[in-house]
Amino acid sequence: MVEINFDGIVGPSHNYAGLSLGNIASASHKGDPSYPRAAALQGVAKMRSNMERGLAQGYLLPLPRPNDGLLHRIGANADTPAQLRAAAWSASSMWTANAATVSPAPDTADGTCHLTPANLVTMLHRGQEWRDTKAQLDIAFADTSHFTIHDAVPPSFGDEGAANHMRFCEEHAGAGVEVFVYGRPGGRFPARQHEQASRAVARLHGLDPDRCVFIEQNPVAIEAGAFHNDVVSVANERVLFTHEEAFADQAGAYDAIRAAFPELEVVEVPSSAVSLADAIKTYLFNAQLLTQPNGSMALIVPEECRENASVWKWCEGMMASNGPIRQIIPVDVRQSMANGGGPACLRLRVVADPATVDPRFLLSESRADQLEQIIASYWPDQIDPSDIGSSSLAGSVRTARGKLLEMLDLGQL
Ligand code: SUG
Repeated sequence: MVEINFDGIVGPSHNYAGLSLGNIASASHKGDPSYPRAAALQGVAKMRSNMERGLAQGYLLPLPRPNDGLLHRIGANADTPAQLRAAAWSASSMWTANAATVSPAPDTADGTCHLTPANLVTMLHRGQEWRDTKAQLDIAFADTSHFTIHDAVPPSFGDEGAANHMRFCEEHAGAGVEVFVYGRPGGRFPARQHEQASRAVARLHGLDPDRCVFIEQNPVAIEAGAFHNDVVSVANERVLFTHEEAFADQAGAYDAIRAAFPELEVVEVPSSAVSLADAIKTYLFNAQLLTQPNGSMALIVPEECRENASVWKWCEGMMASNGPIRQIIPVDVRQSMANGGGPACLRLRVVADPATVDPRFLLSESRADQLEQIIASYWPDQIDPSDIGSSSLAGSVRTARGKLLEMLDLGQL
């Protein structure tokens, strides 16, 4: 069993409609032209470079857009505000950290890997995702001797999936301690993860209550734009890489994790070195913290980190030190970043034997070539906000996705 990262292929309707309240990048890029082809190629390049490091890599596919069913259910007509109609065009399923919460087999009572798609109920454009996401999970992880797939937990308990979940372990294939981070409602921005959703997922997955920890996210971080915990913390094996202001009670959070997982090693970035605002602007923590085949840990960060003096200074200091994170590798995912999605948002981690996963969802060199060819041929070069709603764009978006499904022999989706 290894960790497989399933990245979301950026959909052909990728656009900037400013749909996510509390997501500063999404709000500040509202109305900008988007470049779906470049966005999707950036995503494939990230997957390819992780694969070339010897890491197992998979992907999930864009969902059907525009979603006529959603437009119908909101009674959309010519007078309906553009922002509401734009929800049906969102390519937001690219951020597969929000696709599901995953508990690997060593953690669960029945010894299968459990996946619960996230209901994403807080945002209209995201709440339309989970049934179509589940349809993909049902195919990719169809082998019921290894995987159990649940329905999303019911509203009104908002669930945002793996973006608010961390797993600590000595090695991925061993038993883990799972940490769920929730937000307390009542602030300026929505707290998207409800504590009761996290607790429901832990119960559904058959986790040992002694190996689960529930932690409150710092309301100050949510207020500053950390709409998911993975904007301010990331975990891998025994390491927690986190900002000093990530949790409501920082010391209490470390104590609670340590009580369940004494081997915990915390790499904390103090606010005096990197402010919360810079952490959120650069997405330093929305990084992939990966154990490479030689056993050393690498942090895959957005290029934006290298362009920020205080963030990069801290990164250089860390690399020069003797800490557990040995390497920092910047990647260009700027099209996704402009909507508030960094390298970690773009992937769902699943610990499994790749041989038990449907190969149509696994990346290889030749598959990466094929993806690039389809994207280069069919993804729109540019979408302007005024294009949203046009029937010619709808046609191009549907054709593009159809060509991808055809190439992958996944026409049933
Ligand atoms: O849900 N952006 C996504 C970004 C999700 C990032 N995921 C993680 N942190 N794991 C969101 O806010 C923007 C859509 C728009 O504005 O058009 C958007 O949905």
